[in-house]
Amino acid sequence: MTGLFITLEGPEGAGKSTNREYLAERLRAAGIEVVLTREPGGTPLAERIRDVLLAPVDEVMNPDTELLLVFAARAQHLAEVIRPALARGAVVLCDRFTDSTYAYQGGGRGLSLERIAILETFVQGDLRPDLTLIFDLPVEVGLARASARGRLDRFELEGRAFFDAVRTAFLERAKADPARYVLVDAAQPLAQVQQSLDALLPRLLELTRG
Ligand code: T5A
Repeated sequence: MTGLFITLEGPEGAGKSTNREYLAERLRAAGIEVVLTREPGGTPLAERIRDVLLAPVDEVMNPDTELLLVFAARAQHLAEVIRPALARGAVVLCDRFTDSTYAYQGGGRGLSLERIAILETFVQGDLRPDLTLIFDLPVEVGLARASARGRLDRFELEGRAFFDAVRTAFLERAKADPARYVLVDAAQPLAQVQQSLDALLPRLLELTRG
């Protein structure tokens, strides 16, 4: 029995966490086991790596250090949470995954996509999400939503060019593989975003039936 691996991606403040909860409720109402998780993080050890990644510090983090920390957390998360859940047939709804690495470390930091792909295969083998929802919205709208929450993390302190590159990278990935990616217009009011998720539900339910 293999489950279904769904990832929610997009820039800061796009509504990934909010809509992850919404989708989980809808799937659970259909009697499906859903595991909600997030990256970086998802296990106690991976959450400690998340703290290191997100905390603003005086020492500039080398981009390779950042990349390796992201994949170190992912290796732990895959071993402890994602693979066991998929093995028992659950739907895993994960807030961010390797598309964020391509967008932030690749697009934002300018690291080589080929090197990211090598680490992706090293850590994940052939495991890739079955479906990825990309919540897309203008950079300024997402940052305004994220800032309204208060203190900014190390990524949220980056400049406009960084976030433009992140958004572009997400959109390019979605365009390159329309079978795996669904683009959601996250700038709409929440009720409308959730209507578009409702429209996706039949497809999700179909996928869970294999
Ligand atoms: N990272 C992560 C990497 O660099 N590489 C990687 O490989 C990975 C996995 C993680 C950071 O790590 C980086 C990327 C990130 O910078 P995070 O906290 O997990 O940080 O991610 P954020 O995107 O910063 O999380 P946010 O909470 O800001 O964004 P969400 O989850 O997209 O948004 P959400 O649901 O919390 O909503 C934000 C606010 O907007 C409101 C919500 O109520 C909330 O107040 N909202 C809306 N308001 C109006 N209209 C809508 N449609 C709304 N939807 C939500």
